[in-house]
Amino acid sequence: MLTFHTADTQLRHPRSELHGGQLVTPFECPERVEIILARIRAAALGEVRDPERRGLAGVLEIHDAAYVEFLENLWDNWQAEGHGGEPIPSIWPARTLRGDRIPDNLEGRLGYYALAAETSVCAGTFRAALASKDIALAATDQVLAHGGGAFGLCRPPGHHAARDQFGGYCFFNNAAIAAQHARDHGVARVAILDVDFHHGNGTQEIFYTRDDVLFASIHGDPALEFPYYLGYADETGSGRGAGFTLNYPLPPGTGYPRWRQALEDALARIQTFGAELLIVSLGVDTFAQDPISSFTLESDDFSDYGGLLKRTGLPTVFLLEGGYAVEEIGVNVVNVLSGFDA
Ligand code: Q9C
Ligand code: ZN
Repeated sequence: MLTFHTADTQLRHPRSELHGGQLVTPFECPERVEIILARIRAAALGEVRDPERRGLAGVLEIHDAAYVEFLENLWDNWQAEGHGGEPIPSIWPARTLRGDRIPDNLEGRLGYYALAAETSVCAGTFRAALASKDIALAATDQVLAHGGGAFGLCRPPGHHAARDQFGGYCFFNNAAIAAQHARDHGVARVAILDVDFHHGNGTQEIFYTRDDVLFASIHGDPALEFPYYLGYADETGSGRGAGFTLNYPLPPGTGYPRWRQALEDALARIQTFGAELLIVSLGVDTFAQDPISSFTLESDDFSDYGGLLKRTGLPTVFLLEGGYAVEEIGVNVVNVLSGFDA
């Protein structure tokens, strides 16, 4: 299987993540990519190619133009205000405030365009997010042209990013951009299967009222796990999109047998839907040793579900999302891809 990647993703290297009341080194770190690339080479998975660079292409089909402009200028504007640290939101249009005004003040706009506070911004974040999006588009074009599977080694991840909000380490929704790109190139029905430990709230929001992109997510119960405010089983889509969102919230401690049942159910629904392309939001934070998650999958389980995905017979684009057990992230990601290729 081909992998798409560019070193520009490593321009994202913030120094702070708000965690447990302290600023810690971010879990979503550049080393994740290095370890995955090393494993791809050790396992001889296949060639690693640079994506074509496309500027903003694909972004404005999914994201709000003012949001994109805000992100593009955030670091420079923050520096101009003379702050010592990295931008971290500290106030939002929360439930008792107005959500229909966009303030002029930078801190006010930061909260408006953020959905969480753990995701700091650094100088290279915008360029890395564009590179990550280009990786997703290149992997999608590969699969559209040749079928089979391709891996987009994206970073930063994307599935928490909504139309006009960043958070959960995500800025542009790579899977949503890839799905829209496929729709614009004649694919009638696209399925996005989100196997990251966390609910893909951004992807769900983007496609919630649409019947041409089915979204299915298997994740930690949001009553107990980030992002807390979306991802419950009763969210099934609305309007034309009614029935085209599927959520499988699972309890802490969920192991592979139960997780696999949810996957088999989701894959059956994807087949019934008549998907012509499968996009997998591939987070491996379902791993037992993941430091911020609570499922108990083991490395061999990733190989097994790679094989299940292959059995759909669908052209499949894998896009990296989460996974924070850095030592084992390469083995776990490549196990899925090798399981698919086997
Ligand atoms: N303070 C992805 O997996 N919560 N994002 C952090 C530690 C945010 C995860 C909890 C988790 C975001 C792409
Ligand atoms: Zn995750």
